[in-house]
Parts: sequence; structure tokens; C-alpha cells
Amino acid sequence: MKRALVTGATGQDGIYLTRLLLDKGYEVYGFVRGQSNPRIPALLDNAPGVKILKGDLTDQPSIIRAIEASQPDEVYNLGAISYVAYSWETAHLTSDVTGKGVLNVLEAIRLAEGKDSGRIRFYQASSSEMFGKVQQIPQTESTLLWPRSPYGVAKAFGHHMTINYRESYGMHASSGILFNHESPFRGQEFVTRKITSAVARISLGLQHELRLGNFDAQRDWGFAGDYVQAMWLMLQQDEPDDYVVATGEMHSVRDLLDISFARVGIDNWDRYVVQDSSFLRPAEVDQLLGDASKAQSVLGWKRETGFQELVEMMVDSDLQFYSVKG
Ligand code: G4F
Repeated sequence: MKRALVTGATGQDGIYLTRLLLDKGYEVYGFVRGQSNPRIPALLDNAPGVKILKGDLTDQPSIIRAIEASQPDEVYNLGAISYVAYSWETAHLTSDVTGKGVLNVLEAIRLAEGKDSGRIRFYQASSSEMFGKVQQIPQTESTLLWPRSPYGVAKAFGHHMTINYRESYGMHASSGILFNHESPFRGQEFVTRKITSAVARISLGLQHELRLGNFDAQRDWGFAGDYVQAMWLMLQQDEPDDYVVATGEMHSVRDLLDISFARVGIDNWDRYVVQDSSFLRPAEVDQLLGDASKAQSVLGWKRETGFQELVEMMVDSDLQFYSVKG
């Protein structure tokens, strides 16, 4: 039986990946932060059988102990402060967790491997946010990074550190440059879920207004359930490498609003949606569009879920949730 250690296991991707690994027969350990993390019950409900190990990406001894306890064949580093807007308010903390946290995991693996470099396979959750002010359209694995937020800068550090450890020590360390990926497990702070939950509440008469920042931002949005397959496939390859994971389609925040409101039978969303400058960012990433040809040809990965299907899935899930919860 293979063993995997997943940091950030209580997040959206952590839940999907843990479930996927358990379904494949892995023994899965979730590395979870906090004294009484309120998200642990959701992980245990949705991925029964996962074993919880407590620790923090900024506390390297706790990572070393987690590796000792789990004896993993594969380590997936999904843990991060992942909300871009918040990273301006906590640039130091974001650098420590999202950036230096990667180094802490890489070093802990290097220690555990000793002379047997490459024995533990490592996945780093890199991000399309690293492309920031895009220097090429669409973005590929070799597009110049130009991050526009402390979060993007921290992710670029982790990305390059992963490549550096692979090249310096022969570690089996791969990076998935994942474009935005969403699901009903997405946090309410991100624009997709903020919209789908508000639309569900508006249609049920529980909310009357939705305040948003930049309506014109464009992203390449995919389904998180499809994207965790790519993470796993990367670690099944003989050679470690970097891969863009994306749909190759770009949509705007307005498109999200159109599809979400249409799903509940509201054609004209103008009367509910207000632009609020407090949600604008100090530096915006105007558009992101990924080219996942390498993941398709080398990993045999392809996305299964289209944009409209994804948004409707999220609206339906929120409708069900708020119909019960009120
Ligand atoms: O949903 P978002 O907050 O996601 P963002 O900033 O693109 O970051 C997400 O994707 C990255 C991959 O590229 C991940 F690495 C990262 O961890 C995260 O998962 O915002 C998307 C867009 C932005 O342009 C934002 O300015 O939507 C725009 N937006 C407009 N109004 C809003 C709002 N975003 C949020 N969160 N809230 C708003 O009211």
C-alpha cells in the first residue's frame, strides 16, 4: 500500500486529492494546521479514512515529525495562504507560509531521504498567479513569471526552489502550475463561490445585494476535481517536471454573473450587483489563460468539466445548502 502526506488537506484541493488517493488504495495522512481547526470535520466527512497529523508549514520540526510518522512515498504540498487579496495585508506571513513553507518541506524530505534521493516524490502546488502581468498569451511552462501580489511572489519562490532542489539534489520534485480551479468546496472569499452563494441566497430571498470588485477580470477557470488528477499523474512519471494545468478557455467575472443568475431564472443581474472599490486590488492580474498541451501529451490529462457546467454545479450546490440552512 502506498502512503501519501498531503499538506493543506482541509482546503478544497486537499479534500479532492485525499479522496482520490484513498480511492486508489493509498494510506493518506493530512497535515493540518491549528489547535482545533474547524475544517477538520469537513475533511473527515468527505474523505473518511484520512489520518490527521498536526503541524504548521512554518514549523519545520513538525514537518519532519509528520514525515517520520507517515513514511510517505509521495508528498503533496497544497498548504498555503491562498487568498490573493489577503496577501497584501499579510505579506510577511504569506512569504513565510506560501514561500518558505515549500523550502521547509523540501528540506524535511531531503533529510528523510538521506542518500536515497528521489525516493519520496514531491508535488508543489504552483500557481498561474505567478504569471501576473502576463508576458505571453497563452501562458506555458516557460513563460516569464511576473507576479503582481505578495502571494504570487511567494509562489514564484516556492516554484523556483522546487526546480532548484530537483536540479541540485536529484529530488523527484514536480510543480503543477494550476490555473484557477473551483468547486462547491471553494472558500466563500473567492469570486466564483462568492457569486454562486450570493445568487443562491438572492433567489431564496435571503440576500438582496452582491458587492464585487473588478467585473472585467478574466480567468481560465476549471474544476478542482479534474485538476487533482493531474497532480497525481505528475508523481507517477519516471521523471519529475513542471506542468501547466488549465482549460485553455478564458471567461470574465461578468460571464460568471451571467451564468449564475441565469441558473436561478434572473436575466437582469444589474439590480442586485454593485461595484465596490474596497474589493479592488493594489495591482490586478487582468487576465490569465493557460496552455496545458504538455500535461495533455505527457500525462494524458484532460479536463472533463466545462465552464458552464462548473458554475451551474456550484449554484445548485449553494441552492441546496441555503435551502436547508436558511
Ligand atoms: O477568485 P479570486 O480571488 O482568485 P485569484 O485572485 O485569481 O486567485 C486564485 O487563483 C490563483 C490561480 O491563478 C490561485 F493561485 C489563488 O490561490 C486563488 O485560488 O479572484 C479572481 C478575479 C480577480 O481578478 C479579482 O480581482 O476576480 C476578481 N474579483 C472581482 N470582484 C473578485 C471580486 N475577487 C474576489 N475574491 N472578490 C470579489 O469581490
